[in-house]
Amino acid sequence: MASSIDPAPARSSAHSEQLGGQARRDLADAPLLAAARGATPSRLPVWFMRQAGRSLPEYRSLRQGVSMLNACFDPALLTEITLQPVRRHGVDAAILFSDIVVPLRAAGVEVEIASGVGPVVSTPVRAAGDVEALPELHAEQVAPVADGVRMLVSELGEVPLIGFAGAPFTLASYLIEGGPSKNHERTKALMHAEPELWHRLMSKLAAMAVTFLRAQLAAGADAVQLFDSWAGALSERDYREFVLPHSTAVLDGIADAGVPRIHFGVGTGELLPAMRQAGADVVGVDWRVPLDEAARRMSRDAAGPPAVQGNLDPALLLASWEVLDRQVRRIADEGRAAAGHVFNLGHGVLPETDADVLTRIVDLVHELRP
Ligand code: 1CP
Repeated sequence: MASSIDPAPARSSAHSEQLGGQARRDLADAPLLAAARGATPSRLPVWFMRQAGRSLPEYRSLRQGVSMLNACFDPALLTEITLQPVRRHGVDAAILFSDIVVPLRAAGVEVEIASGVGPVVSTPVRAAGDVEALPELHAEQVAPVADGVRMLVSELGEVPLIGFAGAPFTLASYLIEGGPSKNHERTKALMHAEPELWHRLMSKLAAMAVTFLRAQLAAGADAVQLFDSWAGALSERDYREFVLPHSTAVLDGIADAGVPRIHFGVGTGELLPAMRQAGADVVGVDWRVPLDEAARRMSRDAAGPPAVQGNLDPALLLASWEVLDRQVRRIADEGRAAAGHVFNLGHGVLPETDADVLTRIVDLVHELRP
């Protein structure tokens, strides 16, 4: 079933740029897409968050002398980096090599990715004027990313490409804190002390995420993942009041593309039903809650139970093969309790991981019954 998407964001008439949407590839039988729909895939699909990155020597050599963000705006380079783990491991999906701060940078926000630290924002967003000054993202500002997506879908054959964006809360945390944060204290303080300002900021970030995702979808991405990595810092009550409406706006804003939407966070055991309600087809689960329990927590959803993804603790990639073999089989068993199962880690690959271990996991997952 080929479908196409109008690249103009649904939520704002101000975004009228046309990227020239192209017909999506017909990959209905790809294991990832079948599992995401709740159909039985031909094999258990597996990919790894942060598969394109520092665990690969070929990645480290390509990145020599190129800053992270420059790499993200170079279509040929981002294409090659995205393909590296697909070639090496035989995973069932490619994840676009980019970063959650790419749309901010594209729109003109001064943000860098500091080596060994992560995103750093030179002027944090903390007052009404800062929120007003936050620019809107226009699709042509992420044209190099869309060019990379077009190159990728022409090279990937039968392997689906997952596009992605950072969810409004996780982006808001980087903007308000000015960089990575353990406690998200300024973010939580602003949310509660100035709820109107908070919602204005979150609406702007949601619109940006929709524009970024629609640009990737118009260029041919086959699925998307919304990364709300730090949402687990919130209570369910705060998540529902301050975050859920905005993540829902992002996922609703791309619903017409008809592609699987994966919604991921860390430490979100208490938030799984709410994250499902935001509109996800597949809900990401970290290592704290087993997949059968995650499926149980979401089983009463009005839209029916979702597919699940995740659960292998990335720290265990450094353990012996005996340990990993047991964990992989356990997760495959527990995943069968869900409407669909995409094998993945509970969070991203750690840089010190031996890449050969990832290949061995892919081979084992592919031997197991879906
Ligand atoms: O120079 C480098 O290699 C820097 C390391 C790096 C890489 C490889 C960063 C900086 N970003 C990325 C790529 C990246 N970022 C991908 C690539 C695709 C893949 O998965 O293979 C993706 C999906 C992201 C998304 C991202 N960036 C998230 C969400 C996913 C997650 O891990 O939770 C987050 C939170 C970021 C921010 C970020 N960017 C980089 C770092 C080190 C961080 C985290 C910093 C922190 O702890 O707050």
